[in-house]
Amino acid sequence: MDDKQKSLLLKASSQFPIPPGVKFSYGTAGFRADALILESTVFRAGILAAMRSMKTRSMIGMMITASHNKISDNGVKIADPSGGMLTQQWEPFADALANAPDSDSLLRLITDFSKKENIVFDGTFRAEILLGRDTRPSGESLLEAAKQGIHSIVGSVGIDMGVVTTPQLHWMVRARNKGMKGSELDYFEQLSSSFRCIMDLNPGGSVNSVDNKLIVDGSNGVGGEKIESLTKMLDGLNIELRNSGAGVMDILNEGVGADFVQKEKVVPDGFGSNDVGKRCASLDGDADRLVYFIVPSADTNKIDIVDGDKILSLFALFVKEQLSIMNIKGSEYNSYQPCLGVVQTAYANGASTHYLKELGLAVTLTPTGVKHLHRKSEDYDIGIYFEANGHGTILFSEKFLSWLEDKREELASAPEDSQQKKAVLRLLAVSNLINQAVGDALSGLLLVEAILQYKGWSIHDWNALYQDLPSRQLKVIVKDRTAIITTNAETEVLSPMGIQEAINAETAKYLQGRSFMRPSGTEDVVRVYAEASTQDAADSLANSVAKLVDKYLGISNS
Ligand code: G16
Repeated sequence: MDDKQKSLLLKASSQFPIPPGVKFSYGTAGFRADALILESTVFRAGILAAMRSMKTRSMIGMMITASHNKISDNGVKIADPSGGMLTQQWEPFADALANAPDSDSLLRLITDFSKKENIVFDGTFRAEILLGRDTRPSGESLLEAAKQGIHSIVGSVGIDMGVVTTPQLHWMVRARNKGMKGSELDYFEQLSSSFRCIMDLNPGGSVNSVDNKLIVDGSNGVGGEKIESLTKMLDGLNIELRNSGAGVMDILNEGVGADFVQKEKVVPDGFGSNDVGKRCASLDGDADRLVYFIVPSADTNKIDIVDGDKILSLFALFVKEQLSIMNIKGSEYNSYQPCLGVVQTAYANGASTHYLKELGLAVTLTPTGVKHLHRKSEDYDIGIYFEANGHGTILFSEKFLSWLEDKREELASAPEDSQQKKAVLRLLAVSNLINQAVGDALSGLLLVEAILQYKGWSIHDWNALYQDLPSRQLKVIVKDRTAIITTNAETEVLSPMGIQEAINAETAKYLQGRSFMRPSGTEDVVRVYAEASTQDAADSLANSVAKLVDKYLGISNS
């Protein structure tokens, strides 16, 4: 590194001292904390993004968001050239960078890491970082800090995409690295045209087989604004938007949105007795999660949640059906058997895993965080992953896509009503619709809607695929959540010693009982999950485990 680069880094970093007494960690989905203490972290993440761009010789993404967290939090996620999450191999460097106590140690870290990774700071490569942010008020100044970090590496530029959803930013990075323009308009055009294509292939053609009205809770975040733009380009779907974030009292994620709805299982603000029985969906704060719900009766504020597990089941059923339409016995299609696999986490409702296995599918569990699920899904020709909280997508391998393209050509002259031809065209359209970079509430929503029309199903038919086991999630505040070590896709605790045996003993008291605890990677809490044969039993098991967490790790425990 030459002197010019060194002095640029030293000068810029001295403007962003780290707050005292805080330890930052590149958690489940990037750095996340109270926005007031994040400037230095975002500045340093800008340096990291520029270095990653130099290393990969590709465009990198940087999204300023704290997604489902409260409005006063913020965060930053880095997108790799594929549009997926930053490679986990760089996470330790990200942590070290964020926690370097001063400019000199920061410079030393950068020098050592760049030597190890053969990154040369000679300004000859133009590192490009695509920047986006959600609607949080702190986003603008943090984006400025990100730009300062990027510009402190000679030859690096930040390209500001403004307010976008997290999946849009990931999609744009992927598209641009594939040589496409990758603008927001391109994103909307790709989604709307592939949606139209799937709808046109439906048995009834463009005629809707079920009510096409959907009520969407925008979580008072960026998803609301974007879904309005998307809706203008769609026909065949009638979306009514609530919680758009446009009103002064509309507070991001507060009493609204996918995280609230899925965890609390109560009617979100803006919905009520007039919505009984209707098809409703909730996005989260940065529109990377999607869940559906039904208000079952005007007499209760409880909802029936149709969560990520049910979306996964619907998608798996649909894809499996298309594969079997193509795979007619004795035909040439038998020569290649694409491998379809599904990926879940420990939060997946036991009934969903049972259902998927009954369908004959390979089900794998990974730790929480799309970065884990996404990577595992890449092992399949078609990998479908979803977290119960609504974060997921369908990945198609290059091999499978080129096989589909060949089939499309072969079947070009087949009659329009050829079922094989339709199945091939459907799956190709799905691969264009569903975000290949990351879970995306908007593209997921369009696919759910298209499949419901294809099957002629109401939300009630869909919800009846299987019955969820009653479950409960709780948060426990502890002294130090980094003291927890888990194993086996977070289903067991290794440390603190003794707590797992105590959890096992509690769980054994309940019929169909299952329970686990894990440290959150996005909030300073421990999460507890329990399921059992009745809601009272699930609540009681969750409370018992929460008490154990408090006993072993709680604030009062010394
Ligand atoms: C992020 C991750 C998700 C994860 C969620 C909760 O979602 O992208 O994969 O499930 O955090 O993580 P934790 O339980 O560790 O707090 P989002 O939508 O907040 O970005």
